[in-house]
Amino acid sequence: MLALIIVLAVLAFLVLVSVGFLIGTSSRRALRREQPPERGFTVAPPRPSTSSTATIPDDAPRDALVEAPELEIPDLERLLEAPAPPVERPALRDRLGRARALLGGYLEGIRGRGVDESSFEELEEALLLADVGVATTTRILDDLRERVRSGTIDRTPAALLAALRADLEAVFDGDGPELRRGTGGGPTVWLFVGVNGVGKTTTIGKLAAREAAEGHSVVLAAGDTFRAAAGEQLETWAERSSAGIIRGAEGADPSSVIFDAVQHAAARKADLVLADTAGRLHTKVNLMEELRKVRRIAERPPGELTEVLLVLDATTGQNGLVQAKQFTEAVEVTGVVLTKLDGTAKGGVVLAIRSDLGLPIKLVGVGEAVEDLVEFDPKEFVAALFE
Ligand SMILES: Nc1nc2c(ncn2[C@@H]2O[C@H](COP(=O)(O)OP(=O)(O)O)[C@@H](O)[C@H]2O)c(=O)[nH]1
Ligand SMILES: [Mg+2]
Repeated sequence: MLALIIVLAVLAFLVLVSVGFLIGTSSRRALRREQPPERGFTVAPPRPSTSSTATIPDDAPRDALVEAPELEIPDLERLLEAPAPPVERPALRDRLGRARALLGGYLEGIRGRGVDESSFEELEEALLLADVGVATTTRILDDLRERVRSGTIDRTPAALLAALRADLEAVFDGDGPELRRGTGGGPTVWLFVGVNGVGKTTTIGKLAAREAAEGHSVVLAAGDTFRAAAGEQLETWAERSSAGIIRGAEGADPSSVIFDAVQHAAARKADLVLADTAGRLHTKVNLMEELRKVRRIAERPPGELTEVLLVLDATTGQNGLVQAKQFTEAVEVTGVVLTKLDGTAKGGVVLAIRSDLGLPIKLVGVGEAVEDLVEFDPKEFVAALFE
């Protein structure tokens, strides 16, 4: 009997030990799965509920908003240590593609003859073909005609073209491409707006890579919660540039995603939040309301909203301007990013945008790759149109 009890006790002991061993191994395996990858970044998974899905009422007290929510976030300290890959800054002139020497070609006929009314007609045709737009073209040519008549410009093609070039440069009125940064110690926020498909997410991705390569710590806010694919697209860019990313669930309130991203950036002392937004036009009224709210939330401390960038697609030419005006009415836009300039011969639209909207062009997109983002330099741009 005693022997039987001993045998049973030994068996029970063995069973307990092996069960314990199995549990230990599987939980170690599970733990290993949860370890972040060895690369220098991690990506926060979309959070199904918590604060990103919660709607932040406009009149919410500051205190309620500033209370940092529990975030599943990448480890920015580690991120900062991970060297971001270098990103080349190409010269605008070399990347203009078909828009390069646009006017130079059209204006050949003017050189080598005297200046008369037909010179102005040719100039007009050249500017309109380049998509400079009727208003800007008329304004510039009326001014040139007057100056030729009054003798301030010599009646030579060289003098006329030099004056035209100066007038085109003057459209930009000393704009600089620098994107402003905050001075208050909190993270700088740059918000991107514009219709669907113009290149907002791509521009944010390129810019994140560039900023990270230059030593800034970047957090991306996936504020386009309308389509799940938009968040995934941004995540891919975040991985490439070692940036952090905050996503919300599909359909989440974009302002709460941006709020979370700013909180996260502030807690980690990150320099910059790049905030993406949805661009659907069919719900125009709601979208514009939503954008106003996003802007209000992005403005709140500890974040410092210093740029609201309207992204426009150069290939839509003058049509893009109508949409652009709706955005500028809804949110106070501070500058323009003109994408897909590589895909159009109508580079003159840059001039139309600048003079019609009265907004500085900050950046130009000249392709889909990470290095295809160029700072806009008016002098270089105008020179490239002629040469
Ligand atoms: N050729 C070219 N394609 C671009 C440029 N910028 C963006 N794209 C492409 O335009 C498409 C829409 O871009 P996306 O960033 O998703 O637009 P969003 O809807 O405004 O976020 C994508 O296929 C991009 O690769 C650019 O400067 N040049
Ligand atoms: Mg997008």
